[in-house]
Amino acid sequence: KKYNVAILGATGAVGQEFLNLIEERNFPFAELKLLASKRSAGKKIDFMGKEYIVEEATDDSFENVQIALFAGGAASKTFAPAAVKAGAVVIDNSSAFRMDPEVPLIVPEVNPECIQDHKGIIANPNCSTIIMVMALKPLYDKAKIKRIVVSTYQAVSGGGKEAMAELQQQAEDIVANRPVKAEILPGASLPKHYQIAFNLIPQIDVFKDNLYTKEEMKMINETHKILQDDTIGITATTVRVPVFRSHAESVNIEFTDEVSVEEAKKLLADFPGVTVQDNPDEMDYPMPLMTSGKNDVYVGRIRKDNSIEHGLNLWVVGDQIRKGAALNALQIAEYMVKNDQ
Ligand code: 11C
Repeated sequence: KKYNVAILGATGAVGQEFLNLIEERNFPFAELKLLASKRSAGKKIDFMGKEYIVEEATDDSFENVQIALFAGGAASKTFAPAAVKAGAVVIDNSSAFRMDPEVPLIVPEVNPECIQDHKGIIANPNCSTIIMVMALKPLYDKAKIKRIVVSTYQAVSGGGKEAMAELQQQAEDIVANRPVKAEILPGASLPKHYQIAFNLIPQIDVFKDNLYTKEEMKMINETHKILQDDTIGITATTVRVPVFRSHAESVNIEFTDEVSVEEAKKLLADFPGVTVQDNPDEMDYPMPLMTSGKNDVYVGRIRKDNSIEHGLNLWVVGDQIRKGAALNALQIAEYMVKNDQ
């Protein structure tokens, strides 16, 4: 069986990765519609030997579409109702619907059983949340988690193509001794912008009243929803680093019971979608340069937190555009296709 697929946001970083993955994973599509804002409409994209013309998304774009992959952004909220009304299942990478109790928030290796509860929309979690819960789930199944302290080192790809181009341009300008411009990060619509090249920015998204950023609160709230456990104490600090496309996270976990380093390594290695890369003797650990373009989430530096009774430290790295966005969404579609949902 083949499915008519639409990609909303086809010209952005996540949209392009949807196309790479549909080809790479041989996703069974019949018709493919590439949709974007008016600004990108008319653009030609060669895909699997055929030329596609990007169409401007409208409420009428979803007729005969069975699976709508939404790359994210404000367009999701605008077009999801029309897509659902037309009979499509929307797999949405924006934050618009994630915390809606009617909308399943899915990482297919972690909570696939929740997919069947959908009412037309399935939400793809935030990239840093996906990457963290992939490492938490196999350990959580062994011992309950009391508390998590996470600090992130997030690639500029999370800010889209424009943020990636900004890092490239700034690096070139600095090397050439030219004046440096900052117009995108930490967020294009924010009132101030800071240089990311040779710098760190401890702000991803806007600040909330509680002094956390929205990105930090996403990591907390979405992790609770995906693991279906609001009792876990979670605190997060999210930081933008001058890396192109893999997010890295230092994750400190306090368990209710003992999980040894050896047990953790085995549980993580046996979990689908996770690769353990942890050989300190050989200076072997995951790094963003090596995990970019890869599908798995990589875990290394696994060691005991000796300051508490049952604690572990992990270093978790995953490609933000792949597992953090497009791959996770396409895996949701694959699961539905396989299970006829
Ligand atoms: C970042 N995590 O790295 C963000 C990008 O809620 O899907 C994705 C935002 C989201 O900037």
